[in-house]
Amino acid sequence: MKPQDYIALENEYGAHNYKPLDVVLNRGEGVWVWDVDGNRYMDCLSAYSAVNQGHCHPRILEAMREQAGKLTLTSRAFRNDQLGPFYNELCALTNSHKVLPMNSGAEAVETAIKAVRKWGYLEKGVPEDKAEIIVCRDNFHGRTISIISFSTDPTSTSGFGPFTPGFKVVPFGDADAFEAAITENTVALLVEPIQGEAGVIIPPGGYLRRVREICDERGIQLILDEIQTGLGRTGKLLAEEHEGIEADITLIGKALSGGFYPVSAVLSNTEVLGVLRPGEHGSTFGGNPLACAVARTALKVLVEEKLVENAEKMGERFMAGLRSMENPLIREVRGRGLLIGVEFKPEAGGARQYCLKLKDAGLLCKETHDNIIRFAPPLVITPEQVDWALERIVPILSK
Ligand code: IF1
Repeated sequence: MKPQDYIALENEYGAHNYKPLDVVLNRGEGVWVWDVDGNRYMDCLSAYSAVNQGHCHPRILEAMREQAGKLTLTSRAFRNDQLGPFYNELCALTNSHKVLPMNSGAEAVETAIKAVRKWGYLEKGVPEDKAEIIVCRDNFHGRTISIISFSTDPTSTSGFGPFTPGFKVVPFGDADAFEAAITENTVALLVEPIQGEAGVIIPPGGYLRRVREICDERGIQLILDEIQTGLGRTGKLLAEEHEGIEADITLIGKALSGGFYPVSAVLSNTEVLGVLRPGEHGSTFGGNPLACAVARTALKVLVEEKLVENAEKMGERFMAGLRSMENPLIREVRGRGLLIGVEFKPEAGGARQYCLKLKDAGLLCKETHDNIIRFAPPLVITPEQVDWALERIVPILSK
């Protein structure tokens, strides 16, 4: 079959809830992916930071193969030999006290919402059904009804009502606005340390430190959604480290499995996850032995191959190259580690045109919100590969 044959099948039988580039991939290795015609591309999206370890990492593949031949799923009605070691290794790595494993990022977000509400009722004395969670404008935390209930993006919300109550929206990066929105029923602030989908929006220095202080002063749980920014993407294991703070609850997913399997987790202090009792929450696949075995190796690869440090170094190299461009239509180059955004002025005519040209030059990336291109290659990228990318990006984005 030719690419257009695959595309025709997708168009004929698939819901049109995406508008992908017309590139039909069938192989991935490291930073590279190949299409069905054998053309090679550098993946500068990393499946939205799910393949930080690079495509089809051999060690994670081996772990998956071995576990898949032994035991894949038991349900949590029984125990398995991967869950405890996974909990132990994950808590040690992230300095956490408790873990609740789920599958998708959205499920981790929903889990945190349920747990922190319950904590509010049982521990903080908030009246039943009155818990309030503060979120930030331009947030992206997933696609479920409760999560889009606090989205400010009409594309994510229109036509999907009625929505879940109990959320307040404040501007991102404004600690005073957050403090002003607090009531005696506020149980948590849910926020991304850097807003990925909004266009790699980095908050003012000190913002996360200040909201951490306010949460401590007012007895509010700080939930950091690190599903996209976590696990090395920003040049730190968790993006919160850029501000030297620790969340009360940290959400991770995506690269937790290196892109092999849906694995997410809620990392928490004992106070919040400790309120959950048997039978109150779970999922069929949550914490299954295959997921745990894959995640354990994905984390080992992250640490042993020093991918966090590499993300910091290669991010500096990548951004320096992008900042060398002198195109008056570029408004800003910003980022942390290998989470990088190039924002164009509206008069440039939108970012997608550049993504299409970059695809023809052998580099896959994605625009977000019309005028921003996100560059987020796998963290295994080498200096030579960064230079290879810049040799293609700079000429195309410079005019
Ligand atoms: C799509 C966006 C990114 C996330 C953060 C939770 C989740 C995500 C910070 C939910 C997921 C994915 C979803 C995917 C595309 C991608 C995305 F464009 F949608 F917004 F990365 F920016 N928190 N982000 O980034 O995790 O349930 O997807 O496992 O919906 O097309 P999930």
